[in-house]
Amino acid sequence: MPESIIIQVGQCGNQIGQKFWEKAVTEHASYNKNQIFDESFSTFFRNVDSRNGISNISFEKKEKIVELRGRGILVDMEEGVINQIKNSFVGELFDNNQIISSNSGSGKDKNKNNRNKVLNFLTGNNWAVGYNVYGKEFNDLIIETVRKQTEYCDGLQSFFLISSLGGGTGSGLGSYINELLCTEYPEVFKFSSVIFPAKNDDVITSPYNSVLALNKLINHVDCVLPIENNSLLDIFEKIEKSNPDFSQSSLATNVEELKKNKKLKNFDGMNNIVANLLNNLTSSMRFEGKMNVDINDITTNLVPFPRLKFLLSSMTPLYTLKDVRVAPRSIDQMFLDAFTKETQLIKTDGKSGTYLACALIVRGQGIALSDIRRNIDKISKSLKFVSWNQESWKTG
Ligand SMILES: Nc1nc2c(ncn2[C@@H]2O[C@H](COP(=O)(O)OP(=O)(O)OP(=O)(O)O)[C@@H](O)[C@H]2O)c(=O)[nH]1
Ligand SMILES: [Mg+2]
Repeated sequence: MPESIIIQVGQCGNQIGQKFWEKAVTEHASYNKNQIFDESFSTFFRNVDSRNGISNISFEKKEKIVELRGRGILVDMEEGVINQIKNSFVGELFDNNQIISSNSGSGKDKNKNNRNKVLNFLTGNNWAVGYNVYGKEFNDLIIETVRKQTEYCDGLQSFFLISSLGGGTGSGLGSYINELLCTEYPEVFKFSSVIFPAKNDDVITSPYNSVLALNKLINHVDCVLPIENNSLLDIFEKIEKSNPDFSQSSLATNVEELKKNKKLKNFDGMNNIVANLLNNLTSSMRFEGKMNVDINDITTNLVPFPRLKFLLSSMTPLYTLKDVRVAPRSIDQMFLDAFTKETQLIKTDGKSGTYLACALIVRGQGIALSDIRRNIDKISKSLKFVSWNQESWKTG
């Protein structure tokens, strides 16, 4: 299976990352009852036997899982969220050498630690600090940390960066990392999942940070998956209203704290939606299947020109069926739903625009090829495609 390294940067990137890892581990565990380290695990995980000093047990040996490590790198200049991940049930997936925070590399240098604290206090939410100050300061450590993770891979296919655009670290340092990866690993595919700020965002500089980061994204990554906090908030509130069980069942980490902090509660529910999307999007990289499409296939088919790389994504149902009880949806209705604004993760009207191409990824049992064909024929009539690409559907 192709291997992928997830790089999560800043508060938002790490909080979404945490949800992604929780879902991925849970999903693999539910399929892999005999605890053998198999091929599907190897996309995002490696098997380590630290007792015998073996840092990488190949899936070909079909050995039991000893200690799992995620192919992930956690980057944030504040330590709160990283500590929260370390204390969560996915915390053991990450060794200290997979974490880059303000104290990394500064050793016992007290002055530097104090300086970092002051810098954080004065200059949070500032793209330029993330890019220019932290980027330069952590340049070598980032290169070294990424190199170590790439050396554990047999066939590294992609880097997968997750961050917000509105803050300073994820946006600015994330831009710096993407640029660095572009120079150091030109042949490895770079995918970036970014969160756009909501209308009423409390970060006053978020529009500036977003514009600066977008410019870098256009130049340095192969494909971007933009997600808007406004869309996430609307979807979350809709699900919560129709299913009061939702927040209890899917959040569940620290209910008391969540109740105290409504916003954090929303972030958790919102991040859950993004994690589901990423989990589904990467499922065909992880599991065997005759009709699988991986991230490279998607980009080859959906990005006709290097600068037109922003995907409009949509997901239905919007939550895993395990989270809540939902009325069974007919297959055709699900296809129709996927082309409505309510299920889109960015607020735009696709129907009034022109499609360059469209990919449908169907997951689960009970859907036949004929169902997909029938629905594509139906849906095609309501969408406008560019003249030179009328038959532009990719299905998997
Ligand atoms: N969906 C979602 N959005 C978040 C989350 N955390 C922060 N945001 C949004 O991200 C933006 C702020 O970015 P952060 O990720 O907090 O900032 P940062 O990358 O840590 O950078 P600093 O400004 O240096 O702290 C705002 O638009 C927030 O609304 C989260 O967990 N989920
Ligand atoms: Mg932060």
